[in-house]
Amino acid sequence: MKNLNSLLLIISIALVSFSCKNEKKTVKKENDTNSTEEISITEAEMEEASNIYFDKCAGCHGSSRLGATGPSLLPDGDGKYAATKILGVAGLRAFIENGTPAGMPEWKGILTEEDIELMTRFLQVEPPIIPPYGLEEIAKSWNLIVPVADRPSKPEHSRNINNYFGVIMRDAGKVAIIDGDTKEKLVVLKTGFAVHILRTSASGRYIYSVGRDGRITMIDTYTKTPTIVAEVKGGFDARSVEVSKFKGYEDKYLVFGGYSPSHIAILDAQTLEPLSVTPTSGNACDGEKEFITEARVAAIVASHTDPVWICNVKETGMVWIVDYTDPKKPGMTQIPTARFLHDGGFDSTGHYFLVAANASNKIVVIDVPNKKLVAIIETGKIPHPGRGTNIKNELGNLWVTSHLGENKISLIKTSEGEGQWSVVKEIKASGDMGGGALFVKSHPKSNHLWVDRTLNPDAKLNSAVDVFDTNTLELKKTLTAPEGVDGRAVHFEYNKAGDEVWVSYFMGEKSAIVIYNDKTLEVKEIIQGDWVENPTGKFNVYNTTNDIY
Ligand code: DHE
Repeated sequence: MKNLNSLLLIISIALVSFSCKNEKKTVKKENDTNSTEEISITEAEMEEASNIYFDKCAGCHGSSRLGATGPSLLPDGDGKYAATKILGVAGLRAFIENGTPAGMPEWKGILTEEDIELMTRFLQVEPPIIPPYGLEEIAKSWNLIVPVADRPSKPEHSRNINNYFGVIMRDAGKVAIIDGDTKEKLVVLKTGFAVHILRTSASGRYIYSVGRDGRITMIDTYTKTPTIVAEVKGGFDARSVEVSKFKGYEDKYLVFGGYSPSHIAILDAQTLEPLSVTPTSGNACDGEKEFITEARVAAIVASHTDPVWICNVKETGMVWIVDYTDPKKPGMTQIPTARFLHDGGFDSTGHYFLVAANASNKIVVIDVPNKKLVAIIETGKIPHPGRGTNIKNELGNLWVTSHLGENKISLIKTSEGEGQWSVVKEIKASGDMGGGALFVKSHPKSNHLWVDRTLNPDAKLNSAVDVFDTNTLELKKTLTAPEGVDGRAVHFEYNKAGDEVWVSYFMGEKSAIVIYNDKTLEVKEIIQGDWVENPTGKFNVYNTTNDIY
């Protein structure tokens, strides 16, 4: 509960730039003919509810409550989903408290009683209006803290930057930089609210974070202690950031993917000065001629073989190949695929990109150099691969995805020959009790495949990780939280050598980063301390730069 309280505190101070009208809003309860009661909400409550909504609900229901993977939540409905006014306080409370079989979690016990009551009113009034936020607004938020000329030209230390780890302390809005060789914490930097992912520049020198508040923070690893050298706010709500990695463009440009507003922004990767903004609203992929305004940008990867980024537009199901050779007028090729695009990564050759279309239970395969769709593969209920992972055995080269909606790990053959671009094997994680898996990981030098069950409701499963033998595909061991550690196990990262695996424990009372020896599967080290607050994603500089997963 301590962590939840601190999370809510952070939420309440988080900057949500949605505009709220000054007056008290009211709406009549239309479903209850016996009642003349009106729903009312004050400006302060509206702001508080927006913060809760933004953190807990917008990911599925959309920033403007227009619906996404979850239904719309509009007072008068949208013709497809019921009006929230009709559901009323009791109906909305039932959904919030109990969740739904379609995948909405139970919020009772996570949200306080007061929060639930507030949300039942908030959802019955018109959503707050999202103000315009384009190039001009991004430029206004830009803060170049250390100009390029004032930065060191070579490292001021003799540490091995390639084995640095950036670790997200989600609820604290901080990023810790840890020396992977010595396991020393070098610094904990205040970045953005609920930082979501980190990516590294092509040279490995800079680490960039992006938060749910849309803030990008740039960290220089050449200084004695890693330092923040620039910051900018690319939008109100975001999940992705990436840099240019093609030869000749190393460390030159950065791309930001906005959830709200839905846009792709290109910035100078040395300074974070914004260069261009392209809205991603557009027609959906399936030929229904449906125009989607809130078309959020999900996963982005940078090609190593071409000067392009692959940007995945969630609600439209369009994969955009963005050519950054002219960053002020980027070239855009849009490939219709399937909905809703979420997370993904490269196959072992870096030629193909595989991404989950989670609402369609499919994995989409893109041939990056040829900018074309290769396959759309049915896998299982709500695939969630993270960046996925690549393993190799007698079946060929395989790219692996886990699933949120069922206990299934699907292995897709990526090498040429019979079965290419199909699921050639399915395996199950331990304890046949639903899905909840978020991430999988292996390494070219390892014979192990690691799988978490973070969102499984069973505490025994969500606090453990399964390790499979990549050759036999048999479950080798289920690792439970070591003594003195609790919470949910989430996300994996290997060290540069490929012989250690780092696992986060969050949402419990005893957060930790647990480091396992990948050969023996024994605990090698546990990183804990006041500064380890709900760690989530971990990013090794070498592996992130070179897309080793
Ligand atoms: Fe994530 C990756 C979106 C919830 C931890 N998450 C991603 C990506 C997207 C995304 C689009 C891919 C980025 C890329 O590769 O460019 N995540 C979302 C959501 O919309 C969602 C479902 C709800 C929300 O409101 O944010 C969501 N994510 C979570 C969590 O609850 C997690 C477990 C903890 C947290 O941060 O709150 C979480 N997501 C992560 C991590 C990655 C990620 C650690 C990076 C994986 C990697 O290895 O690259």
